[in-house]
Amino acid sequence: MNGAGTLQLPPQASTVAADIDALYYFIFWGCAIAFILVMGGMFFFMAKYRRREGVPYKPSPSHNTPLEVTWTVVPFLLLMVVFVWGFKGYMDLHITPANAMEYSVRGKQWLWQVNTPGVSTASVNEMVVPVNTPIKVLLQSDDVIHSFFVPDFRVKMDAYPNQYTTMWFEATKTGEFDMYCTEYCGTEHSQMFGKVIVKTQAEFEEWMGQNTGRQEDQDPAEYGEGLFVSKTCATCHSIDGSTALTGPSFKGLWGSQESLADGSSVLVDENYLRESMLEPNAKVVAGYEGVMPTFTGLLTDDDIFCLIEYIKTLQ
Ligand code: HEC
Ligand SMILES: [Cu+2]
Repeated sequence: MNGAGTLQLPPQASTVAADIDALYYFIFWGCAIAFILVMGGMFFFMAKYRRREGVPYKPSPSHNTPLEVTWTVVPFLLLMVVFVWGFKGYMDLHITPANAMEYSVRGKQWLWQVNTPGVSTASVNEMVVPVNTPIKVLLQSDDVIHSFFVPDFRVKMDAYPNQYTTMWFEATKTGEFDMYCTEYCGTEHSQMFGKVIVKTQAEFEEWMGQNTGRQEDQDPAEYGEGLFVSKTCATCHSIDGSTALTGPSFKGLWGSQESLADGSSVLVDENYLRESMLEPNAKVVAGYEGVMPTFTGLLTDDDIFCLIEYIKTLQ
């Protein structure tokens, strides 16, 4: 099996995927064969024993022991196969190998915050992992129930507020794999997705080394433009003045007088922008709901500076 996707299932990219798919197809084809036997038998007997003119009908036998034993024992054995196979698969999915790298993933309306071991700031909607290495994921939620799902790995686990859950996987292929929130969690639930990026061990180590933020000579506004997308600001804020998204547009924001929900107004300067990212509910913009998540722990001081420099360019 090469692990390519099929009509029904996406590609297999983790150690557990092939076994889960094999059980799935066993059940699927078992059901298909049973369906054909039952329906085919029904139509065949309907035709064969249909009521005919002048033929008296026979009373049906009340009992047929060999037949009854067969239709009990055969399904029982088939279900036991499914049970034992499924239970083994369940154990494989739920017992994390002791040497796993531990990532922390936090769901919040509406993004995934991922902490990589050894990296100080979290990334948003992006999880970078090495290939052929067991990865433990410690899940939690800041608000409602979310569910972390990577279809190509065949793993899924709910993230709850006030309680940790865990899951694990070991990717067997390099590349980018979709990860989703698969529990309806509010208006932007459908935007709550990202990528698991699987790198070779060498690429992963290189990435760890680089993941220290902006290079010395890189322009802050230009770096901020990248953050605007990678830290998901773009899902709620436009830069062209359009107001169709959840949050206000950044066009013309810098230097303006912003009206707040409490009726007061404030000059948009560096400190206001910084506060808006770290404590979004401290000053809520008039006409908007205070649904922006805090970016405390997600942005370094330099990241905040670069985002501010970027917002300044959007006049
Ligand atoms: C889930 C949607 C969402 C995301 C993601 C989001 N914001 Fe917001 N943001 C809002 C909403 C809604 C408001 C208006 C309510 C308020 O002031 O809290 C807002 C307000 C702001 C304001 C004040 C704007 C004004 O007109 O005065 C700034 C600045 C801001 N966000 C920056 C950011 C940055 C930078 C990011 C990315 C790091 C970001 N936001 C990500 C929803 C979001
Ligand atoms: Cu969600």
